[in-house]
Amino acid sequence: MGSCWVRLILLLLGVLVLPAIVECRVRHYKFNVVTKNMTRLCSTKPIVTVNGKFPGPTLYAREGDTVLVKVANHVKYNVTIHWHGVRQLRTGWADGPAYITQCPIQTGQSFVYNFTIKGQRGTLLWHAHIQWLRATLHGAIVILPKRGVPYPFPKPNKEFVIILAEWWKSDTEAVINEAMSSGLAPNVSDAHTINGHPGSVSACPSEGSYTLPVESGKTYLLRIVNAALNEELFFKIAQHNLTVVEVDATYVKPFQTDTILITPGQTTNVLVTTDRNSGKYLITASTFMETSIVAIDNVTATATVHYSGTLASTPTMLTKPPPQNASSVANRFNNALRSLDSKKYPAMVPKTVDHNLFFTVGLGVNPCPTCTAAAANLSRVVAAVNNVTFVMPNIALLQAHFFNISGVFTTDFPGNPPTPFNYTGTPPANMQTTNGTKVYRLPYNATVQLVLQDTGIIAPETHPVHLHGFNFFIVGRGLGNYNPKKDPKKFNLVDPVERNTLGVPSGGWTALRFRADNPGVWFMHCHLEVHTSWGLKMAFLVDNGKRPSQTLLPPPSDLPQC
Ligand SMILES: *[C@@H]1O[C@H](CO)[C@@H](O)[C@H](O)[C@H]1NC(C)=O
Ligand SMILES: *[C@@H]1O[C@H](CO)[C@@H](O)[C@H](O)[C@H]1NC(C)=O
Ligand SMILES: *[C@@H]1O[C@H](CO)[C@@H](O)[C@H](O)[C@H]1NC(C)=O
Ligand SMILES: *[C@@H]1O[C@H](CO)[C@@H](O)[C@H](O)[C@H]1NC(C)=O
Ligand SMILES: *[C@@H]1O[C@H](CO)[C@@H](O)[C@H](O)[C@H]1NC(C)=O
Ligand SMILES: *[C@@H]1O[C@H](CO)[C@@H](O)[C@H](O)[C@H]1NC(C)=O
Ligand SMILES: *[C@@H]1O[C@H](CO)[C@@H](O)[C@H](O)[C@H]1NC(C)=O
Ligand SMILES: *[C@@H]1O[C@H](CO)[C@@H](O)[C@H](O)[C@H]1NC(C)=O
Ligand SMILES: *[C@@H]1O[C@H](CO)[C@@H](O)[C@H](O)[C@H]1NC(C)=O
Ligand SMILES: *[C@@H]1O[C@H](CO)[C@@H](O)[C@H](O)[C@H]1NC(C)=O
Ligand SMILES: *[C@@H]1O[C@H](CO)[C@@H](O)[C@H](O)[C@H]1NC(C)=O
Ligand SMILES: *[C@@H]1O[C@H](CO)[C@@H](O)[C@H](O)[C@H]1NC(C)=O
Ligand SMILES: [Cu+2]
Repeated sequence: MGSCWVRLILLLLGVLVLPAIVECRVRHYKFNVVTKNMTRLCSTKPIVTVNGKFPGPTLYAREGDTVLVKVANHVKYNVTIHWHGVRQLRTGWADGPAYITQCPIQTGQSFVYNFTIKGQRGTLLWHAHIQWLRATLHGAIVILPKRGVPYPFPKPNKEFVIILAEWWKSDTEAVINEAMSSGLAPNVSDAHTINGHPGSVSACPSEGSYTLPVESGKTYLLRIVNAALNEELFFKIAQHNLTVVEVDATYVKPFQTDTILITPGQTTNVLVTTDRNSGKYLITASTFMETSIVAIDNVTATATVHYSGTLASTPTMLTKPPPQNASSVANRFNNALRSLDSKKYPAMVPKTVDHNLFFTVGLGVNPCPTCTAAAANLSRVVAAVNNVTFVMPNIALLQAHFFNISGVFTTDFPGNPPTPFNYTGTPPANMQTTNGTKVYRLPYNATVQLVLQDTGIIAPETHPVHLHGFNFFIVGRGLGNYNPKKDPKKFNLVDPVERNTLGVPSGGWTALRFRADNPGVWFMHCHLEVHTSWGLKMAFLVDNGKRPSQTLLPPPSDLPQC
């Protein structure tokens, strides 16, 4: 933040500085990736952190700022960092998914992520994008509106960042490596956390919890982030309603609710009015999972809203989290989301469609001669999009694309399922998938409608699918099989919510639209890390446009090499 401070000090000293350079336009951050011992759940273990913090530091910027983050790797693992939801217009090199836009930053190396935040304001998150390191390598990104531009809702008295995550007693790299070699589902985490703390849980009743200090009669903005690897979460505060004002750094029409649903990769800003005189009120972050056959961390994390002046001995007012399978609560929340769609923040929904795509998302089972565990039975669980289980390349797709290196990927990703079947009925007896490093190619500025359909293979499940490089509009969603004749008639093309991560409902579908106005290679994957590891991922390759301003920039000179 050096240059900003220099300017601020010059300003304070009364030195005449041109107004244009008074605004802090370049934000410098240093992310040292280091191992740090942490005590949680009554035991101590080393975890991989940024600057020794869990959760990691919050990155602050204003809309329009350029952000320079020097990431230095001092741990034994390869590392990359993704700026989840930052559009990275023409700067795909700074996006971060390993082997998609860059090779990893290896031990002892560093890389400067250089990107400018254009046309976005709100809360996003950063996280590692390689293996399962994001379990502990994550933090919030707070993008303030341009100086002098107000929020389109009452100005809060104070803001808090609330990061939901998991705590693992095991080393998460060992967990995913073990699962990939056994072919079985990976272990689950041991507790959830709210700003790094699980609160008292049966595994460790003395475990501490996060406290949110408030005063009576004020309005607070909570910037809530779900950084968990594998669980969608419900979030509640006892006796306090939440007014949702923004999701994934886009403003929404405000609405009140007592519970929000937030999937891994999503962010939600809510206003809370402290309309009690005093007291302590429980906050809960609890698991949402409709299917009972999938093993999951079902331990609820707790924290406390603490009014000033409340005695330490005052009992905490409790709240009951929704049942784990409360799909009605989840659907009510998702269906209430609408773009703000004001004059200043219009919903730019593509009204015509150039590429009409239909992708199935779900699991599969493939032969695995080395998977000898009794339960694995010489097979492995995989996941796929349109029956393609994505195979990670050995060099980044974006490099292969920019430098015309052949043999790394093919452009034959299918736009429709190769064999249509009753996706939400009895699954096909043959649950095998095909595999490959396939991308779907789009011309610059093409409009895309993409229907994501969950399959019931092994089990129907919700999939929080994340698209890099774009926001999309969620124009429709429903249960059962998507009906291409009837369902489009019900699409909302006026004020659908705009996001970067959506939950495909269990045994249902979601339709989204976006404009391919960002050249590069853009990953799309389930944000449940277990499904990503199993292959529920693909990429879009968006060609350059005609003008220089529609062209991918050349790679930075310090881009890591494989
Ligand atoms: C972290 O804990 C381990 C034991 O789990 C110990 O060997 C190591 O010295 C500790 N490291 C630091 C930096 O405290
Ligand atoms: C960041 O990228 C811009 C181009 O987008 C370039 O002009 C600038 O020099 C870069 N800054 C650094 C420190 O690399
Ligand atoms: C996963 O859980 C099993 C059963 O509790 C345990 O034996 C195994 O060591 C765990 N794996 C890792 C990597 O912690
Ligand atoms: C919360 O909002 C709902 C719906 O607007 C309302 O029915 C309820 O009374 C509110 N509860 C509190 C504690 O304000
Ligand atoms: C949570 O999961 C464990 C292990 O699957 C199970 O034994 C327990 O009953 C579950 N608890 C709740 C509250 O569902
Ligand atoms: C949720 O699970 C409970 C038992 O665990 C069951 O009685 C109930 O019917 C389920 N609800 C839904 C909506 O599936
Ligand atoms: C293992 O797979 C074989 C062949 O696919 C099948 O005949 C057998 O029933 C399976 N065994 C178990 C325990 O699933
Ligand atoms: C698909 O399966 C569901 C559930 O078994 C069934 O209700 C539905 O009729 C089937 N649809 C078609 C087109 O066969
Ligand atoms: C998926 O691909 C595999 C391998 O080619 C094939 O056996 C299977 O029938 C396909 N399944 C579907 C649903 O297309
Ligand atoms: C891809 O599929 C082929 C043919 O089934 C198989 O031999 C190969 O091992 C698979 N590769 C990966 C990385 O799963
Ligand atoms: C993109 O396409 C739209 C029509 O869908 C057109 O109005 C617009 O001018 C195009 N933009 C660019 C930059 O080509
Ligand atoms: C780190 O990445 C490099 C480049 O892709 C690769 O050669 C190396 O095996 C990786 N190291 C580890 C520990 O995964
Ligand atoms: Cu998934």
